Amino acid sequence: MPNLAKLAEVVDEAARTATEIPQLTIAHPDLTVEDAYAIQALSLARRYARGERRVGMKMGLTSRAKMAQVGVSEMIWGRLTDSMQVEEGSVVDLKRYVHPRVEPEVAFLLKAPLSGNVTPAQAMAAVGAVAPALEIIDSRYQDFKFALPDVVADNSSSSGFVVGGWRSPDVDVANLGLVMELDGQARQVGSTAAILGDPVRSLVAAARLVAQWGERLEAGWIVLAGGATAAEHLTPGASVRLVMQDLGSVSFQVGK
Ligand code: 0L1
Ligand code: MG
Repeated sequence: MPNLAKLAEVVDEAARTATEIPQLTIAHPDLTVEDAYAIQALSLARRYARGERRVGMKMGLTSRAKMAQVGVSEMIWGRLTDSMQVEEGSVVDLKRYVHPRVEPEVAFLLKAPLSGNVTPAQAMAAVGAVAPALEIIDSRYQDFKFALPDVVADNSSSSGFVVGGWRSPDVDVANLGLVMELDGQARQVGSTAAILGDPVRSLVAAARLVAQWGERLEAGWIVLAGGATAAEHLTPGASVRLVMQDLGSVSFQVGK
């Protein structure tokens, strides 16, 4: 039986110091997905002990484009803390990351708790606002390669996120066109429909998945629904902007 607390320390230190590590499943081929979620929880406990605060949850691999890009075909989730949030329009320091990528997402801001089996209508009744968002993902594993238990243990590659202006939840997010630009050039074009056919389904799944771990999504939390397209590498000095139909835009700058 692997020492889960020790592995939590390994992934947490890798994230804290932006250092590449080998996949955990090389030394521990029997690591299960359940072990991996336990490692994730233990590694986040270390962050909370350092003063970070939980602010939400991210859903991962909720689109075919993302699954194909990383060769994993199951939805996963991770925990978001305040230290991962990047102010819209600000400059991010690449030294904080190992090999960061960016992807376009939809963010939900909850006004009421949500947990367990809920319908899309019940999920939306708990949503206070929606926004376009950019997620900065950063696998700590060498060459951005991993098996399912590796990525789950590594907090599902959570490392940063930028949220645009909040809009009324009356905006139907099911099928919004989007363009993600790097330095003013369209690099990914798609639709929010790529996220499980409708990002609200991702919120429904989020409520179900956290309940399996005895948690609930809390009022005030942000839920990222998952990447709508493949992710793009972040390069020094790049300007990143997402423009989403009916929701406006969100942007940030990469430091040189
Ligand atoms: O959709 C996601 O946010 C995926 C996270 C895990 C896989 C990756 O790092 O691309
Ligand atoms: Mg994502």
